[in-house]
Amino acid sequence: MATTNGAVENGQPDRKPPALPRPIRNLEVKFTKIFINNEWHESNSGKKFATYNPSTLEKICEVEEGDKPDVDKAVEAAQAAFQRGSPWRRLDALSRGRLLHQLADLVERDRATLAALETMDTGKPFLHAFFIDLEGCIRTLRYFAGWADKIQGKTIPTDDNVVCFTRHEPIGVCGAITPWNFPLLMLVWKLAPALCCGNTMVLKPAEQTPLTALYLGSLIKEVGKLVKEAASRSNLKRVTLELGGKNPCIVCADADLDLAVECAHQGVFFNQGQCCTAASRVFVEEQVYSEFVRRSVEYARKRPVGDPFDVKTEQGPQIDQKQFNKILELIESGKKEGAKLECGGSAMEDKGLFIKPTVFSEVTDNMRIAKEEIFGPVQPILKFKSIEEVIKRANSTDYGLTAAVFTKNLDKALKLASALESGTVWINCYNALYAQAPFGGFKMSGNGRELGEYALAEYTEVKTVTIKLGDKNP
Ligand code: NW8
Repeated sequence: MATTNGAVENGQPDRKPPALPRPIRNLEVKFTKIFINNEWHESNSGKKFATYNPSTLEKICEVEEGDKPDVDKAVEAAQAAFQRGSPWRRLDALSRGRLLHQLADLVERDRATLAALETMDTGKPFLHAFFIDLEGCIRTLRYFAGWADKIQGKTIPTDDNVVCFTRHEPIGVCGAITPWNFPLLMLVWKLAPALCCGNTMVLKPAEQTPLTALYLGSLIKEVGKLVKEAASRSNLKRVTLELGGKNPCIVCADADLDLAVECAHQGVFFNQGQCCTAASRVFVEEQVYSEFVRRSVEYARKRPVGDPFDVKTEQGPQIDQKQFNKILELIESGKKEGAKLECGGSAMEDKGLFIKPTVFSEVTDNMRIAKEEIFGPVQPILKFKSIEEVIKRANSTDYGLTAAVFTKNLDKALKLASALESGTVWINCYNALYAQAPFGGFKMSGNGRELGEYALAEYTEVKTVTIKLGDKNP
């Protein structure tokens, strides 16, 4: 079946996602040093830090710990690479795109290794690392590879006898700080558009999960060989931020209830609940409330929690002790503040950082579990009576990242899509992310957009060139 963008459903005919390989459980970690200028460096201080496997609590390896002098060295290298006349700046746009495609080829080649590293470092199920994180990385790299030679300004008619046009130029050295929940995917969301526009980049991965970023360094090194053959301003630095959410998921009485239950479940429990997009306030219309709760509890009870390398596992451990404690503390607050604990509500018996999928019903707006970002496997379900009421309640938060609506009524769907204060509204679906579609937050959920054409604006400066024409006719 053809889709509107001309693609064949489920990918191009010649690039279906590969079959899931057998996961590599005892992967040897090869890259643990700081990657600057295509070379591996030890830290200036000689310091290292350990990274742990959250499902076994064992130390995986030690990683060189960067500090101010190391960052300075990286920034200097990135500035030098950005100098006018450098190989990177001389590179034509088509070649920049080709390099991003080559990086995508290498990520594809080493997909199973990268997915296994991500699973070791984060505890996320290998199945998800392989089919979601890595698939998203490859798609994002290829999407921005295609943009490299299509970034163009405008010609602007003015009131005067001038030629006026704009150029979209790279900004320069871009700094990126990436989170621990999707270490490689969030890195690629920044790296791909930055490089596509001709910038250079200094990147700091989260200390909990540095391994896939370092491995990507080794792949960039392979691509970097090709670059060589063919790269301080004021303090008004531009910042784009993608922050948290307390995302409403609104289930109307006329919704396809099976679909809504499944999407709300995956929406909140995916990635151990550690998603900025987590559906952490489920509003259900009163006529279907008790049935929705009943089915959601059934789902949560059946959710397979355990060894992330087991292909049947859907939920692994939380990232670290600090997050684990915070989630359990919020669960206790839910019990104390009078929400009804339907299932879960505690850690798995003597199993490290694993938490039982937890569902609370009879949640009200003033409870902490309805206000604070939990970032764990906890589903708070609230009841609503009317659309106007649910719009008001859904919007009464400082966050505004995503919202979801389940209804079969088109008028209601479009009314909610415009009324909800969030950067994304999903109708009858959840976590529907595409490299082509912009993603980012309203209000305290952030600034700027990632992915899609809009992301290019974050990584370019617009220069207006105005040329006064001679008064006399030739
Ligand atoms: C970039 C990302 C994706 C993609 C597909 C499916 C399920 C969940 C996610 C997801 C390009 C193309 C596809 C997901 C990823 C990150 C967050 C939340 C959900 N991404 N996906 Cl923060």
